[in-house]
Amino acid sequence: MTQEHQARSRRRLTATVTDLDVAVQRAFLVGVLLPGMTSADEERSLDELALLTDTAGSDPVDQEMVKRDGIHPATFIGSGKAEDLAALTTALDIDVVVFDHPLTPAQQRNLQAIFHCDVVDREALILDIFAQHATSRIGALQVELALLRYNLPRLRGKGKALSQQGAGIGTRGPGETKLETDRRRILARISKLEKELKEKARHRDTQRKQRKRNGIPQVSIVGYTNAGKSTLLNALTDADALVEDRLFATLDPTVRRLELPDNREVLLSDTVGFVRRLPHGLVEAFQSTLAEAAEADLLVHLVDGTDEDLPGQIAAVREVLDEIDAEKIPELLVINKIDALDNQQRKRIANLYPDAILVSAVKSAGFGSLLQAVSQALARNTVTLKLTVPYERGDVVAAAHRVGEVVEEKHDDLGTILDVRVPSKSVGAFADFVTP
Ligand SMILES: Nc1nc2c(ncn2[C@@H]2O[C@H](COP(=O)(O)OP(=O)(O)OP(=O)(O)O)[C@@H](O)[C@H]2O)c(=O)[nH]1
Ligand SMILES: [Mg+2]
Repeated sequence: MTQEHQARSRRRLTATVTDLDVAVQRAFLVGVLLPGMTSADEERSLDELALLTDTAGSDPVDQEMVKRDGIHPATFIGSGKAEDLAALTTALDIDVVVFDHPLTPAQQRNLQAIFHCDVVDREALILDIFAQHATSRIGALQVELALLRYNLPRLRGKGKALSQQGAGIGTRGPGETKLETDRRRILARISKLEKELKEKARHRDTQRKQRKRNGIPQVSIVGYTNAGKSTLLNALTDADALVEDRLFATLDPTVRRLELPDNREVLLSDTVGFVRRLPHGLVEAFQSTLAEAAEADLLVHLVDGTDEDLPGQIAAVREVLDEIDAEKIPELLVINKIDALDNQQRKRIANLYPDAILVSAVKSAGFGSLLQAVSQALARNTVTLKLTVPYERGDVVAAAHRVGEVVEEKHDDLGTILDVRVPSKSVGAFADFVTP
């Protein structure tokens, strides 16, 4: 029994002990191997789906990888195969079948009719986890929006259940009317949420611009869910970001000041974690949260070194970075959890990623190299300025020390003369004092 399985059965046990009335939902997972996909990738993705199912509070009882030559438009896997599986899920007393691939609303409905139980896809599962974890107002709004957008095209099935009436050609009646009202209500709610989120995003934008004007470089920790991003932020800055051994513990970014070895200050933030096939709808709904990463000067891409598939984990994160237009931001690859690796594993990783920095966030190991690499990476975008600052502008001298590295400081009758290396983007802040 692996540690993970032990933890899982422990949790299952707790659930039965503390919550006798609520039986844990039994889930059956379906992966589909289509031409052009590698079976190793799909197996890993399916294992991850099991973890996600567990995080959502259901029990992944069993799983099957189905090999197909193409997608069946009505049932994704073909009705014959679906019926075979349905016999199995009935025997296993399954409450919900989870597909690793996105299902259209029609496929979902048709499969539900065959399985006689709930059928969901990866996106619905992740949305469910997000819904359980959203604590802040903005997080809750983002999740609600994503849920409504996901559910809107699926309303027909739900409406049918509500009105107990067939919803198809020739069946228009009270059910459809109710459906129309539901649809309109949901659309109205969606546009209200979009408006409120836009408002909040504007507020955050203003805050971010303010920080930018102050010229303080922004460093954002990004990475796979559970890689240790919040642990690293806490260890480096005394923040109290929530750390948990579960997926998607963080939905809201935390931002903290951090002083680098060269005495320069940066703002360090962590953010929502990524997974393979993070649904596009969620990325869109979480734009406001992800903006923290999209506008950083430097990304610390944190990788869980204990993951057996490091390249897959890294690729999944880069895919999301692409989607939020952050692919051009300089990235520092940092491998975490090296305390849990033996020497041989560490060597293998160091060979595979020679430029990566190896750290342990829980043991605060490797932080010296990490901070130095952050300084160096930021210094690559710096320029050296000669400034003459009148004595009454002590604030400017202080700002030069805070955002830049003061190489030389002299005093004459005009004021303080500084040679300072500053990030290129904060040159503007000192423009009035540059010595021609
Ligand atoms: N062994 C070991 N475990 C670590 C290390 N860093 C973090 N962890 C553990 O990994 C788990 C996840 O840590 P978090 O900091 O919550 O990870 P995260 O990347 O913020 O995760 P999400 O917010 O869920 O995306 C926790 O159980 C941590 O204790 C490390 O350096 N070594
Ligand atoms: Mg976190």
